[in-house]
Amino acid sequence: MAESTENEAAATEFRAEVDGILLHAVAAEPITANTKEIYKALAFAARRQLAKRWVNTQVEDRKKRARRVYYMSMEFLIGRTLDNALSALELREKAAAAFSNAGGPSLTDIIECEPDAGLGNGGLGRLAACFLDSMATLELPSWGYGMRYEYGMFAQSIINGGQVEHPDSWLVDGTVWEFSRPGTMFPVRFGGTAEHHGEWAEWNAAEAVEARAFDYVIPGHGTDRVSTLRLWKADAPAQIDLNAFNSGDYARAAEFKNRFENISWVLYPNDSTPAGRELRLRQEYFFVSASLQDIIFHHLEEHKHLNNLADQIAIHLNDTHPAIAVAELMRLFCDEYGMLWEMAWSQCRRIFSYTNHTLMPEALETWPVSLIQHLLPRHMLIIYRINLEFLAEVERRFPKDIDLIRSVSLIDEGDGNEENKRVRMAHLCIVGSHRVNGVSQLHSDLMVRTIFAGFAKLYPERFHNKTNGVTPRRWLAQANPDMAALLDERIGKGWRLNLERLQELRPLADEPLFRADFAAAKRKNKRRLADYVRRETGVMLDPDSLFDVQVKRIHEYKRQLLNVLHVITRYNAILHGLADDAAPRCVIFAGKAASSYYIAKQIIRLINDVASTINTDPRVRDRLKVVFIPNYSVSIAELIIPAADLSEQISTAGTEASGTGNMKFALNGALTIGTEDGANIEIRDNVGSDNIFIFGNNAQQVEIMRRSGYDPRAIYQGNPLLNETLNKIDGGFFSPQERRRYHDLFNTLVNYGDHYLLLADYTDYVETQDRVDGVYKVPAQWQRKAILNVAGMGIFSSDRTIREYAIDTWHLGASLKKV
Ligand code: 26Q
Repeated sequence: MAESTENEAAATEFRAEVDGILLHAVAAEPITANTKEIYKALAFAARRQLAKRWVNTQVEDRKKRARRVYYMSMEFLIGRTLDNALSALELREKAAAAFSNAGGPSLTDIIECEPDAGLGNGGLGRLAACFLDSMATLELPSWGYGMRYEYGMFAQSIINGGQVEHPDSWLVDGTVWEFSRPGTMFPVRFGGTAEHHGEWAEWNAAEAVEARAFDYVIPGHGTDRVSTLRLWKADAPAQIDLNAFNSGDYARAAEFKNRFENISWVLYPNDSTPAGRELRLRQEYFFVSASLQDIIFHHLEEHKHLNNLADQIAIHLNDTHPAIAVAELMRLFCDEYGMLWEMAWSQCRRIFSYTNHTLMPEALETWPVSLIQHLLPRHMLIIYRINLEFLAEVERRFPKDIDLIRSVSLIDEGDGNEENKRVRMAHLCIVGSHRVNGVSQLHSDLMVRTIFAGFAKLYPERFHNKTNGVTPRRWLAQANPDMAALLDERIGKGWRLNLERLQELRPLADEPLFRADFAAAKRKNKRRLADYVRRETGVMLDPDSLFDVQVKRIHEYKRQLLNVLHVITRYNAILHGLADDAAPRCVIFAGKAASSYYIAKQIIRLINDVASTINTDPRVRDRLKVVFIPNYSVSIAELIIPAADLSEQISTAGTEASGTGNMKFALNGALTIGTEDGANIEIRDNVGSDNIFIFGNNAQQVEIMRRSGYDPRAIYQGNPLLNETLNKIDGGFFSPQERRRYHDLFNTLVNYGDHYLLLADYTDYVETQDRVDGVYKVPAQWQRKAILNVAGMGIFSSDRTIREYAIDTWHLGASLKKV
């Protein structure tokens, strides 16, 4: 048979399989089924094969008694699953062919039916999802552990220019992708009292809640192996629940259920500014305790005792959110399994490793001693003992170094008042781990020079760098199919599993034909985004203009406001007739603000007010457009990023630990305008300084400026362009109905010290943006640089990151797939 007829036959057979599922599992008639029903049937077809892969992987690992790694994270920002599952199962082409009849929905239509699993805030949660993909692809025996939130990251709409939040009830219609494990349940206890009896302590808890497991199969690419993401849901203890119910007291039964089940209801929509609420601590302990009980249960099945646990498992802590695991594992070892403290402690330190994701002091997680005492009294005793022994060691090695002791203690004594004492969760992680890492070279260096300097003095060998990465399957192959096809044609398909192969593009950057194909793929992505933006916001974007994009959480340190200052400056130049040689631009924003973050919400509102002013000013026409795309999410990122020409990575140097959006953009052929911050520095080193626009003060200069007193007001008064721009904001030019609307925003910059140094970087930023125009106006030059960006991004694959973790941190080098 010729290849094409063979493919057609396969597609027809596959369609018949899906139609069968429609009939038998979805209860829908194949001819009249709607797109959602077809989505469900297609997803079921993939699910069946994933289930088989899951079972095979578990059997293999059990037989080998494999050493395993467990990645603990409060967040997994998975996004959609169908497209990725079809690719991993090598069903994608067949499925596309099976749904190519005129009249019926296309595979793309079907894929777009799926709601995102938005179980995370931003970078940290998405990193965890990329890591799961790489761990499965590299064939590591690996599990993710987290929370099955009933409501994920809130949905955002923009009303009168401002952010409005709506609950994200992603589970209302159920999800095809989870496997409920009714047999896997563990009690998690809270409150009560704890007392020492010599070595051993007794905890009389006040209440218990049940943790129930739900598994999500994470397929590897180019392998039949899979990983498991196990998420916990809180259930009220069945027995007591039933008693209230039986006595007819439904109100009490419901209240009782809520008291327990609220633990897994909702993701805390904060990033980088921890909310010190009791429910959050309950969440952290809940999923950590269930996960550790599960890990121990499986280990005992295979090994019958716990003395070799540290030889058999590694547990990674994704930031401090699961930090209480250190105390909980000690409790399980000592109280539940009668292990001696010294043996337990030495295993603990061999088992745990910890990644820090932020340097900003206000973002470091601490909990009041009184709250831990109240909720987890036994754990407070354990933390005190760990601290006592740790500080004794410090005293032995550095006698009378009071400053050192104070700086590394697990307890922040505050003003000395008992009720102001707090537990520093990062310190608990460092003391309880054998490895600590930052997420970019700069961040790791600053970490040991600033927030953890005391620990670096004590344990210099413990600190390392693991620069973040992103999965090329989702962020290039799936999000950018046209570019992926072009790469396949010119350098083969190997880049999916070995991203360094992108280097082979380098010589093609000088080939006019390749440049034209590359530009055509980019233009198609821009057209696709422009269509979406028109449908969602009514704003018309011209795909031939420069797409200048900043999408990420809205935060002062990320400086979306600096971007706005440039936009207004450019607008002023147009009005003054001084922008005749500027390239037409569309400035695109998206991102969510934490619901309680007033300044961040004001920034969103300002972007929208500036957008409506500029987009309706007839003097501007197509030279400048501004748009805020609502409800940024993983799936919207997959649409926006491939369409970008310019990637805005403009955080104050020293504040963005790494960034991963920066990598996704460059991988998709955008040029970066950015500061010397986080991974931007390593991106520059890999794509070449000529192919990136770096501006502004570096981390060292920022440090000096902040220390020696910096005067933003003087800059405001001395710079006419900036002066005009800020006066327009403050004077109500963009909010004529409410002239003082942005006075607070103005004040943070001009009168309250401009903590993130926007005004210090303003002039260099605006001048650098003018250089961007100059390059964009010479398409061959721009395309060449864009291609060289893609070619240099090989090292930013999360496969590389995970390989480094496996070898250096988890002692799992021997399990890695051989290449
Ligand atoms: C903590 C306690 C209570 C409530 C919320 C939180 C909380 C939640 C999320 C604190 C921080 C976060 C998220 C942090 C985050 O996303 N950090 C980003 O991590 C990325 C992956 O390493 C980096 O690339 C980014 O630079 C970093 O900002």
